[in-house]
Amino acid sequence: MKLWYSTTSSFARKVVATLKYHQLENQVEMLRITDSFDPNSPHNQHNPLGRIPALQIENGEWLFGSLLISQYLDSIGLQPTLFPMNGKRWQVLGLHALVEGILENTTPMIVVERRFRPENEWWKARHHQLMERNIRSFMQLEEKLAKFGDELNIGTLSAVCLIDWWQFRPDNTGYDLEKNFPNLTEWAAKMNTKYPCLQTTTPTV
Ligand SMILES: N[C@@H](CCC(=O)N[C@@H](CS)C(=O)NCC(=O)O)C(=O)O
Repeated sequence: MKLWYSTTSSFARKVVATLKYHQLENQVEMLRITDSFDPNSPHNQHNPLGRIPALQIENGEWLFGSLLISQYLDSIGLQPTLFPMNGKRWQVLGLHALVEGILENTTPMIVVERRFRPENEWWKARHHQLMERNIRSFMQLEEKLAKFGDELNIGTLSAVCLIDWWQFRPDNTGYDLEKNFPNLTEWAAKMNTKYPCLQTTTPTV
């Protein structure tokens, strides 16, 4: 298998952490890119959507989307599943959906404009609207996480990726998560200490 990924993307970290959790590293050739937004970045040749992560599986097919890729890796891994089939399934997937929603509210508009456009061209009213939604979502995230403690599943794993990314790229959001939601950042720090698949994948440039 082959994986297009970066060490800065929260979506890619979800997949790499799943891979490490299931100890599948020796089955995957890791193809690192440094700028997912660059139209000339090599991952574009395999993913028409132009995004990372993208995983090529054994039959040659490429899978896109971090949830789908994580699900695939989880299905071939030998460790206990990150996608429980018991009564917790919908809580876990609901948590994942909230995390994903915050990232989708943030990356395509706020991050892209803050990184690549001069400030006088930002659509500030839209940034404000999206950040207001994110803040409400962070409140709900705190409530949802309280039910999981330090358990590892695809929801909590994704939440750690989100929270760490937010602290890693403060300029991309303009919002201090640690100051406003210290419970979230403290919880993520504990999760990183407890789980090697998280500890070894914290974002770096
Ligand atoms: N829903 C996708 C989102 C992936 C995504 O947006 N990745 C970003 C990097 S964080 C990307 O590749 N962006 C490139 C672009 O938008 O040009 C997933 O879950 O994998």
